[in-house]
Amino acid sequence: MTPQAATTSVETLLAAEAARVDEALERALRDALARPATALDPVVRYGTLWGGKRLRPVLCVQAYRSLAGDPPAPVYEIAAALECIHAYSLLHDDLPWMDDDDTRRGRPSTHRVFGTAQAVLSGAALISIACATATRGAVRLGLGEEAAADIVGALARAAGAGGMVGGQALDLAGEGGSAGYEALERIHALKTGALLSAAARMGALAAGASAPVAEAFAAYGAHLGLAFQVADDVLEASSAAAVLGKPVDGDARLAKSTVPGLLGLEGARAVAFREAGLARAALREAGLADGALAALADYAAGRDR
Ligand code: GRG
Repeated sequence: MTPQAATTSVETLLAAEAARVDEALERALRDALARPATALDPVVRYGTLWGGKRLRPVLCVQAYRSLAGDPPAPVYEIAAALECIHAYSLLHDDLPWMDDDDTRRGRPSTHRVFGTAQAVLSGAALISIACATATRGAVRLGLGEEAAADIVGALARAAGAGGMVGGQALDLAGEGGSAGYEALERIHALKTGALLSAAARMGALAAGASAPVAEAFAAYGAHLGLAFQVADDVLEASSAAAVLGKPVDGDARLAKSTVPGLLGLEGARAVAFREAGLARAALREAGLADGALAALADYAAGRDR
């Protein structure tokens, strides 16, 4: 398959799954938001439902599908929980005391529309919505208490201080500094890779995977996560805000060390594709190769938005 054809089929997969993920997201928000509605409702909805590729939920449902066939509704609840954590991270990442970005997904970022206090509260609300939704989905799958705890635990660990939030803390500490490649790889693995890895692991666990199989999916997701973040840095260094729907001057403005800054654009692209290859290999070597998951890894490395 040509790279163009691979991108098109991944974009078709993302678009096809987005509708089912968004249905589950809508339901999760409807169940969780207070009745009668509060001022938080439009803020949470604005920051969550509009735009975005839905890559994390799609990885989760595709991991499930590769092991157990068409995913039932509770798998989409688990997938929606991943998107809630991701949406909260974007809401908070855009705040003035984080990356201070005015646009996201082609629109003014949430705090620019609703103010910083509402954006902070909405992000916090999304964490508990994610926990409730993942727990409900995991229990509804009927796999038993231990598997349900593994699924929710994977999400909580990936989102927290040993994952995404820890990576963000390292990233902020490094602003204006000169992190070398290994330090950057660690930041990316935690800040971005942990949640993508959890997405693949959670999909596998939802399908009843054994610990070694879940581990192979987690390794796949971790390599895909590195590919994805290095591609993000390449896009920030080489694309336009109008294409990405978010500012492209953040890394330079915050004087962040980046993989393209260290290795050049071509060197960074090579790292992204090497990681995509390692992602595919993690599944292949465990006898778990799947065409759509392989294409998603290549898409993560070579994407244009
Ligand atoms: C707790 C106050 C507080 C802040 C934490 C957790 C956090 C802030 C920031 C996480 C950092 C972060 C946003 C990492 C993800 C990096 C990344 C490449 C995001 C873009 O993901 P896409 O391209 O976005 O999948 P779409 O819009 O397509 O969903």
